[in-house]
Amino acid sequence: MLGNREIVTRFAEMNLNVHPDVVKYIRESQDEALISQIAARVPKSDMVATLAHLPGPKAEKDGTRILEGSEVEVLQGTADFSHSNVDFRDFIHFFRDRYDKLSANLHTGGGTMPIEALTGTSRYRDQECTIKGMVGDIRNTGKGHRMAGLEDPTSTINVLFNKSREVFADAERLVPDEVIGVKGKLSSDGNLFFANTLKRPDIPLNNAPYMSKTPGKAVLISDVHVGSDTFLHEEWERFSDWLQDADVQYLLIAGDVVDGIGIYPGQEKELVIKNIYEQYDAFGEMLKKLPARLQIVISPGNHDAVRMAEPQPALPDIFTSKFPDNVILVENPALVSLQGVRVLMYHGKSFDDLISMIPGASYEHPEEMMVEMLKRRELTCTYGMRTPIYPQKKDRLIIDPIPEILLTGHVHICGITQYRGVLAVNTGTWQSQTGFQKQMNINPTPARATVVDLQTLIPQIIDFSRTE
Ligand code: D5M
Ligand code: FE
Ligand code: ZN
Repeated sequence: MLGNREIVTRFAEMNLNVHPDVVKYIRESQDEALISQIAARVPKSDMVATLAHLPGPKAEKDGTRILEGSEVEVLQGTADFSHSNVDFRDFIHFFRDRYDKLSANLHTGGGTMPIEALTGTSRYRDQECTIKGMVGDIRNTGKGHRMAGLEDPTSTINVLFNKSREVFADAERLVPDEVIGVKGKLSSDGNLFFANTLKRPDIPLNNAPYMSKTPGKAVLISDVHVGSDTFLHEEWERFSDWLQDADVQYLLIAGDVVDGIGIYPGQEKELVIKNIYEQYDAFGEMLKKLPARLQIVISPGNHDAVRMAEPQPALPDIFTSKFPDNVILVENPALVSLQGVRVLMYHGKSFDDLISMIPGASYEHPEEMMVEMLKRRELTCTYGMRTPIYPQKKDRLIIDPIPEILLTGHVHICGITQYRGVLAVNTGTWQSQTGFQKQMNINPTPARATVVDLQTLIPQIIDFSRTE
């Protein structure tokens, strides 16, 4: 029996302190090998072993889970978390990285000025010019105009979007921490910028998606919620049977594979499997019944047993020992290439933020919120609402490069659209309506899988909710 004291001592012998969360984790798993595995992942410059040093999935280390001959490549989403101790000062770099990358994508037609250069002299007053920056606080003025703080690396300024101008419609959809460019004029006192047009990084109009040269099909799903009393066994069985001889080579699952434990108050009453390991084991058994030739890629969601803050690490080995070998575990988000067709997988927690900020956004149409993500080139744009972001020096929630397919989940409602060559797919769930969703008036569209032909990028929704 590994106790707290022994765990701490073992780390001390290797000249390391150990975070209490790690001690708890090792104690609960009673896996002695974890001690040296974790210690080996702490960089020499660090003194403390933290959860960030937990060993990741096998794919990260040796790629054993990528099937031989399979044309899958994880382009983003197998980061090694061992270097990333929590340091909130990293957010300064994070937002600077976001500004640098996204502002480079903003084609404002030249003549962009640093805010400081604009406001520092009286030269530019009443003269049309362009500035770029990250949106700070947004408010409505007494007269019903919209005002947003805009910050670039040199300075900040308040930007006014007049309600009687065309630009106002764009300004109504502003969200904090997005990067925009505005063309307009400085006020005569130099304190305010009157915007005439607003530009977002966006997807270029001439974006031409890559299509596979050889035949191939991918099935896209999310939100299986194994362990919940509303998980749809029969529908899943039908899906599983159908897969046996279906012409598909890849299965992508964008998070919430299990229902988890303690995710919301009173959840235990709605669980048929109340142990997190058993939930993953049950899911592993389901995966084993799928054809072994299928290459499966799994990223986590907010119900999964990894930290909530994004990017979420891939599911660790201790939960996935029952998963078959054809599974690749990736982070949330992750960019995965299937025969050269790039799929950006993101669970979609930030929909909960977008819905409250973007006029007209609704859970019934997740695909419209996906377009808003693409326009901003950010999966999780706003910091400090309901989607936690992990402090890091680089913004890994940026949509770059432009994927052929954006796959999300979380909303439990099927919605598909095409935006400037990007196929946006939110397929739904394998869980019927929960009590909570009933209260929220969310009507799920369960038991649907989307098949995408990688040679044409044409999607097809297959409904497993009814027997024929
Ligand atoms: O999310 C399932 C659905 O429930 C999805 O439509 C979002 C919605 N949801 C989830 N959490 C909340 C909160 N806290 N408020 C409002 N709506 C929410 P899932 O992640 O599967 O629980
Ligand atoms: Fe879910
Ligand atoms: Zn979710």
